[in-house]
Amino acid sequence: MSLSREREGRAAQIDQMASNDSRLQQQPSQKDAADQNFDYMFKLLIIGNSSVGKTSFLFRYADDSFTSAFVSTVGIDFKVKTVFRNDKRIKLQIWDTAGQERYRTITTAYYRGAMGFLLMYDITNQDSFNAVQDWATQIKTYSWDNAQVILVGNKCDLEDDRLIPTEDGQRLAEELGFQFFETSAKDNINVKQVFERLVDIICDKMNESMEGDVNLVSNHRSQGLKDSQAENQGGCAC
Ligand SMILES: Nc1nc2c(ncn2[C@@H]2O[C@H](COP(=O)(O)OP(=O)(O)O)[C@@H](O)[C@H]2O)c(=O)[nH]1
Ligand SMILES: [Mg+2]
Repeated sequence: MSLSREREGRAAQIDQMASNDSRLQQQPSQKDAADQNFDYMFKLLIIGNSSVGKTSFLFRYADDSFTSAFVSTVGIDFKVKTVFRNDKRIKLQIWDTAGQERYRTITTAYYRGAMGFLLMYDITNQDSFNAVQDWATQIKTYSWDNAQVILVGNKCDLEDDRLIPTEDGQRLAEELGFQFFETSAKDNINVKQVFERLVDIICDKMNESMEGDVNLVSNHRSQGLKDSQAENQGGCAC
Protein backbone atom coordinates (compact mmCIF):
# COMPACT_ATOMS: atom_id res chain seq x y z
CA MET A 1 0.00 0.00 0.00
CA SER A 2 1.39 3.45 -0.83
CA LEU A 3 2.24 5.76 2.05
CA SER A 4 -0.52 8.25 1.23
CA ARG A 5 -3.16 5.46 0.89
CA GLU A 6 -2.05 4.06 4.20
CA ARG A 7 -2.32 7.49 5.80
CA GLU A 8 -5.80 8.02 4.36
CA GLY A 9 -6.84 4.62 5.66
CA ARG A 10 -5.63 5.47 9.13
CA ALA A 11 -7.45 8.81 9.08
CA ALA A 12 -10.67 7.08 8.02
CA GLN A 13 -10.22 4.63 10.88
CA ILE A 14 -9.87 7.51 13.36
CA ASP A 15 -12.98 9.18 11.92
CA GLN A 16 -14.86 5.91 12.32
CA MET A 17 -13.69 5.57 15.94
CA ALA A 18 -14.78 9.13 16.65
CA SER A 19 -18.23 8.61 15.17
CA ASN A 20 -18.64 5.38 17.19
CA ASP A 21 -17.75 7.15 20.43
CA SER A 22 -21.02 7.84 22.23
CA ARG A 23 -19.42 10.56 24.37
CA LEU A 24 -18.69 12.60 21.28
CA GLN A 25 -22.21 12.10 19.97
CA GLN A 26 -23.67 13.49 23.18
CA GLN A 27 -21.68 16.64 23.05
CA PRO A 28 -22.49 19.82 21.17
CA SER A 29 -18.87 20.02 20.11
CA GLN A 30 -19.10 16.66 18.32
CA LYS A 31 -18.09 18.18 15.01
CA ASP A 32 -15.09 19.83 16.64
CA ALA A 33 -14.12 16.60 18.39
CA ALA A 34 -14.17 14.50 15.24
CA ASP A 35 -12.57 17.21 13.12
CA GLN A 36 -9.21 15.94 11.90
CA ASN A 37 -8.23 19.26 10.41
CA PHE A 38 -5.63 20.49 12.90
CA ASP A 39 -1.87 20.90 13.08
CA TYR A 40 -1.31 19.91 16.70
CA MET A 41 -3.26 18.42 19.52
CA PHE A 42 -2.64 19.21 23.19
CA LYS A 43 -4.09 17.04 25.93
CA LEU A 44 -4.90 19.20 28.94
CA LEU A 45 -6.16 18.07 32.34
CA ILE A 46 -8.10 19.90 35.02
CA ILE A 47 -7.43 18.48 38.47
CA GLY A 48 -8.07 19.46 42.07
CA ASN A 49 -10.43 18.56 44.90
CA SER A 50 -14.07 17.81 44.33
CA SER A 51 -16.38 20.88 44.10
CA VAL A 52 -13.69 23.45 43.33
CA GLY A 53 -15.41 24.10 40.00
CA LYS A 54 -13.47 21.99 37.48
CA THR A 55 -16.49 20.87 35.48
CA SER A 56 -18.03 24.36 35.59
CA PHE A 57 -14.76 25.84 34.37
CA LEU A 58 -14.60 23.43 31.45
CA PHE A 59 -18.22 24.13 30.47
CA ARG A 60 -17.61 27.87 30.69
CA TYR A 61 -14.64 27.66 28.38
CA ALA A 62 -15.90 25.09 25.90
CA ASP A 63 -19.60 26.00 25.76
CA ASP A 64 -19.70 29.43 27.42
CA SER A 65 -22.34 28.22 29.86
CA PHE A 66 -22.67 28.03 33.63
CA THR A 67 -25.21 26.24 35.77
CA SER A 68 -25.35 26.73 39.53
CA ALA A 69 -26.77 23.23 40.01
CA PHE A 70 -24.06 20.74 40.94
CA VAL A 71 -22.80 19.56 37.60
CA SER A 72 -22.72 15.82 37.29
CA THR A 73 -19.42 14.79 35.84
CA VAL A 74 -20.43 11.23 35.15
CA GLY A 75 -20.13 10.27 31.51
CA ILE A 76 -18.28 13.34 30.33
CA ASP A 77 -14.63 12.73 29.85
CA PHE A 78 -13.38 15.54 27.70
CA LYS A 79 -14.32 18.49 25.57
CA VAL A 80 -12.58 19.78 22.52
CA LYS A 81 -11.80 23.33 21.51
CA THR A 82 -9.67 24.52 18.63
CA VAL A 83 -7.46 27.60 19.02
CA PHE A 84 -5.04 29.31 16.66
CA ARG A 85 -1.40 30.22 17.25
CA ASN A 86 0.68 31.71 14.43
CA ASP A 87 -1.53 30.22 11.71
CA LYS A 88 -1.49 26.78 13.34
CA ARG A 89 -4.70 25.08 14.36
CA ILE A 90 -4.23 23.62 17.82
CA LYS A 91 -6.89 21.22 18.96
CA LEU A 92 -7.23 21.22 22.75
CA GLN A 93 -8.55 18.01 24.23
CA ILE A 94 -9.51 19.06 27.74
CA TRP A 95 -10.16 16.28 30.23
CA ASP A 96 -12.31 16.46 33.31
CA THR A 97 -11.72 13.95 36.11
CA ALA A 98 -15.24 12.53 35.86
CA GLY A 99 -15.69 12.49 39.65
CA GLN A 100 -12.68 10.22 40.23
CA GLU A 101 -11.01 12.99 42.28
CA ARG A 102 -13.42 12.33 45.15
CA TYR A 103 -11.62 9.10 45.92
CA ARG A 104 -8.13 10.35 44.99
CA THR A 105 -7.90 7.38 42.67
CA ILE A 106 -7.25 9.06 39.39
CA THR A 107 -5.73 6.40 37.23
CA THR A 108 -2.20 6.93 36.00
CA ALA A 109 -3.48 6.37 32.47
CA TYR A 110 -5.39 9.62 32.80
CA TYR A 111 -2.13 11.55 33.14
CA ARG A 112 -0.47 9.86 30.17
CA GLY A 113 0.36 12.21 27.33
CA ALA A 114 -0.91 15.31 29.14
CA MET A 115 1.01 18.41 28.15
CA GLY A 116 -0.68 20.88 30.45
CA PHE A 117 -2.57 20.99 33.73
CA LEU A 118 -4.91 23.38 35.45
CA LEU A 119 -4.50 22.61 39.16
CA MET A 120 -7.55 24.14 40.76
CA TYR A 121 -8.56 25.06 44.29
CA ASP A 122 -11.49 27.06 45.62
CA ILE A 123 -10.55 30.37 47.31
CA THR A 124 -13.37 29.79 49.85
CA ASN A 125 -12.24 26.28 50.77
CA GLN A 126 -9.15 25.70 52.91
CA ASP A 127 -9.04 21.92 52.32
CA SER A 128 -8.88 22.40 48.58
CA PHE A 129 -5.92 24.76 49.01
CA ASN A 130 -4.16 22.38 51.43
CA ALA A 131 -4.53 19.62 48.84
CA VAL A 132 -2.66 21.55 46.13
CA GLN A 133 0.71 20.17 47.23
CA ASP A 134 -0.57 16.58 46.95
CA TRP A 135 -1.98 17.19 43.49
CA ALA A 136 1.30 18.78 42.42
CA THR A 137 3.15 15.69 43.63
CA GLN A 138 0.80 13.49 41.60
CA ILE A 139 1.46 15.58 38.51
CA LYS A 140 5.22 15.35 39.03
CA THR A 141 5.02 11.61 39.64
CA TYR A 142 2.77 10.56 36.80
CA SER A 143 3.18 13.05 34.01
CA TRP A 144 5.69 14.03 31.41
CA ASP A 145 8.60 16.08 32.86
CA ASN A 146 7.93 19.02 30.60
CA ALA A 147 4.21 19.23 31.36
CA GLN A 148 3.19 22.80 32.16
CA VAL A 149 1.00 23.66 35.14
CA ILE A 150 -1.10 26.68 36.08
CA LEU A 151 -2.39 27.02 39.63
CA VAL A 152 -5.96 28.33 39.54
CA GLY A 153 -7.81 29.83 42.52
CA ASN A 154 -11.44 29.56 41.39
CA LYS A 155 -14.64 31.23 42.70
CA CYS A 156 -13.05 34.67 43.03
CA ASP A 157 -16.58 36.12 42.68
CA LEU A 158 -17.17 34.98 46.30
CA GLU A 159 -15.02 37.72 47.86
CA ASP A 160 -17.02 37.78 51.11
CA ASP A 161 -16.37 34.09 51.70
CA ARG A 162 -12.71 34.18 50.75
CA LEU A 163 -10.41 32.14 53.01
CA ILE A 164 -7.30 32.05 50.86
CA PRO A 165 -5.68 35.46 50.26
CA THR A 166 -4.43 36.05 46.73
CA GLU A 167 -0.87 36.39 48.05
CA ASP A 168 -0.99 32.88 49.54
CA GLY A 169 -1.96 31.44 46.17
CA GLN A 170 0.75 33.45 44.48
CA ARG A 171 3.39 32.34 46.97
CA LEU A 172 2.47 28.67 46.66
CA ALA A 173 2.53 28.90 42.87
CA GLU A 174 6.01 30.43 43.03
CA GLU A 175 7.23 27.69 45.35
CA LEU A 176 5.92 25.03 43.01
CA GLY A 177 7.20 26.81 39.90
CA PHE A 178 3.70 27.27 38.45
CA GLN A 179 1.97 30.29 36.99
CA PHE A 180 -1.01 31.62 38.92
CA PHE A 181 -4.50 32.99 38.18
CA GLU A 182 -7.62 33.68 40.19
CA THR A 183 -10.79 32.95 38.23
CA SER A 184 -14.54 32.67 38.31
CA ALA A 185 -16.32 30.11 36.16
CA LYS A 186 -19.55 31.74 37.34
CA ASP A 187 -18.77 35.32 36.31
CA ASN A 188 -16.46 34.30 33.46
CA ILE A 189 -13.36 35.92 34.93
CA ASN A 190 -9.97 34.84 33.53
CA VAL A 191 -11.32 31.57 32.10
CA LYS A 192 -10.20 32.13 28.52
CA GLN A 193 -7.01 33.81 29.73
CA VAL A 194 -5.97 30.74 31.74
CA PHE A 195 -6.31 28.44 28.73
CA GLU A 196 -4.52 30.94 26.48
CA ARG A 197 -1.63 31.20 28.91
CA LEU A 198 -1.40 27.43 29.20
CA VAL A 199 -1.27 27.07 25.41
CA ASP A 200 1.38 29.80 25.24
CA ILE A 201 3.64 28.19 27.82
CA ILE A 202 3.29 24.77 26.20
CA CYS A 203 4.24 26.31 22.84
CA ASP A 204 7.19 28.13 24.43
CA LYS A 205 8.40 24.90 25.98
CA MET A 206 8.09 23.06 22.68
CA ASN A 207 9.98 25.74 20.83
CA GLU A 208 12.73 25.66 23.45
CA SER A 209 13.19 21.98 22.89
CA MET A 210 15.02 20.63 19.86
CA GLU A 211 12.70 17.64 20.03
CA GLY A 212 9.70 19.82 19.34
CA ASP A 213 7.32 16.96 18.69
CA VAL A 214 8.02 14.85 21.77
CA ASN A 215 4.74 13.76 23.34
CA LEU A 216 2.88 15.82 20.84
CA VAL A 217 0.24 14.59 18.50
CA SER A 218 0.84 16.27 15.21
CA ASN A 219 -1.59 15.84 12.37
CA HIS A 220 -0.04 15.57 8.97
CA ARG A 221 -2.92 13.94 7.21
CA SER A 222 -3.14 16.51 4.47
CA GLN A 223 0.56 17.12 4.10
CA GLY A 224 3.24 15.48 2.06
CA LEU A 225 6.02 13.55 3.75
CA LYS A 226 8.48 16.31 3.01
CA ASP A 227 6.35 18.91 4.81
CA SER A 228 6.01 16.66 7.84
CA GLN A 229 9.71 16.14 8.11
CA ALA A 230 10.43 19.84 7.82
CA GLU A 231 7.91 20.63 10.47
CA ASN A 232 9.15 17.98 12.89
CA GLN A 233 12.56 19.54 12.84
CA GLY A 234 11.28 23.03 13.46
CA GLY A 235 9.09 22.39 16.49
CA CYS A 236 5.62 23.80 16.62
CA ALA A 237 6.52 27.33 15.57
CA CYS A 238 3.66 28.65 17.62
N1 LIG B 1 -19.73 31.13 43.05
C1 LIG B 1 -19.15 30.24 42.25
N2 LIG B 1 -19.55 28.96 42.24
C2 LIG B 1 -18.92 28.10 41.41
C3 LIG B 1 -17.88 28.51 40.54
N3 LIG B 1 -17.46 27.42 39.84
C4 LIG B 1 -18.22 26.40 40.25
N4 LIG B 1 -19.11 26.79 41.19
C5 LIG B 1 -20.09 25.95 41.90
O1 LIG B 1 -19.37 25.02 42.71
C6 LIG B 1 -20.04 23.76 42.73
C7 LIG B 1 -19.10 22.67 42.24
O2 LIG B 1 -18.79 22.89 40.88
P1 LIG B 1 -18.31 21.72 39.92
O3 LIG B 1 -18.00 22.37 38.60
O4 LIG B 1 -19.26 20.60 39.88
O5 LIG B 1 -16.97 21.26 40.67
P2 LIG B 1 -16.02 19.99 40.40
O6 LIG B 1 -16.42 18.94 41.39
O7 LIG B 1 -14.63 20.49 40.69
O8 LIG B 1 -16.20 19.57 38.97
C8 LIG B 1 -21.27 23.92 41.83
O9 LIG B 1 -22.38 24.22 42.65
C9 LIG B 1 -20.94 25.12 40.97
O10 LIG B 1 -22.08 25.79 40.55
C10 LIG B 1 -17.48 29.90 40.57
O11 LIG B 1 -16.58 30.35 39.85
N5 LIG B 1 -18.14 30.70 41.45
MG1 LIG C 1 -16.81 17.70 38.25
